[in-house]
Amino acid sequence: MRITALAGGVGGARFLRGLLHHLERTGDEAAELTVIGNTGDDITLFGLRVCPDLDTLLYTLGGAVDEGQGWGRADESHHVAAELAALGATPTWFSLGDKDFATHIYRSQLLAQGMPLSGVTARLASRWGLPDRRVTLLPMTDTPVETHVVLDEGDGSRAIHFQQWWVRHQAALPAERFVVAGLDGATPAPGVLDAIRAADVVLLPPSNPVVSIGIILGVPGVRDALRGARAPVVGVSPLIGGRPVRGHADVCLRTIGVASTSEAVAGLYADFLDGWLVDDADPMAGRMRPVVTARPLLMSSLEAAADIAGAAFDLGVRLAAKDSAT
Ligand code: FO1
Repeated sequence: MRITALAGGVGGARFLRGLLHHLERTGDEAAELTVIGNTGDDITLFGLRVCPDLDTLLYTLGGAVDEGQGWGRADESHHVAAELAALGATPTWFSLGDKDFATHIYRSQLLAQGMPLSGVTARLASRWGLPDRRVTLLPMTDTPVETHVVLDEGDGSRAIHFQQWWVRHQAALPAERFVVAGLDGATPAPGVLDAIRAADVVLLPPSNPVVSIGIILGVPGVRDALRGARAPVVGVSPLIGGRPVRGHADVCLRTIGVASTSEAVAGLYADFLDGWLVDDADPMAGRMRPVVTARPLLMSSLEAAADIAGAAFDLGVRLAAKDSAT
């Protein structure tokens, strides 16, 4: 059974950790998971290339993430960051721990030697034991891309890096739109389109539909591959009661003029979505196109995440069986 997932940062990583736990507890050892990770959040800091969503997926699936933050390493220290601040190095608003720095240093060394990001990511994934669990992590593209936020200051002339908007300003600065530098010329990383085409089930975790899943969908070729996929595509709403559990998905949706409802988010995926999980109280419960499953969606524990991921996976398997029966 080949599963392919498109994922962003914290929510996507927790969902996929739950999926792996579900597969292990149901004895489904033969399943293989390919994760296509968002790289629009990537940023260069102190001359180092930082890939927040890829690292959050690596640390979370590798069992090393700071559980409280959902990103960065557990048991972390910040001596390098403190010394950089003492030196007057900027920025200081993006917290990088000492062990996290090693990831960025090694990634930057390999990139500088000409290794594509997909090769670097495979090297980092092996450090976290992902191949042993039949998990492959692919960046959505090897082309350097960055999401920037055009601020709504009347003349639409100022844009800042997504991380500056998200972390430093906590998405509080009114945004006019998101632009992804480099995306139009980007090509899917090796294996990305194959992973979608060869999948038995494609899953969309409850990642940010605008700046995570939406960015991956913007890589030329990805959306067409999903439309043409033989596998059913099952997504999980990132909203409970119209609100994201964490992060600023509602602000991002408002920025692109989309309502913060599961229905509106499903509408963003309408041309390829076959199944959709919504929260128990969601008005979409009972819909048949996409096929909707209503259930609790709060990933309050590993077991809860496994239940949610299992429900999404099971819906995908049911839809696949129905397809092959027709
Ligand atoms: N998020 C924050 O809110 N504050 C930070 O200082 C911060 C640092 C950071 C460092 C490495 C990393 O991989 C992620 C980090 N994040 C931080 C999270 C990051 O901004 C988000 O996870 C994604 O970029 C948005 O999904």
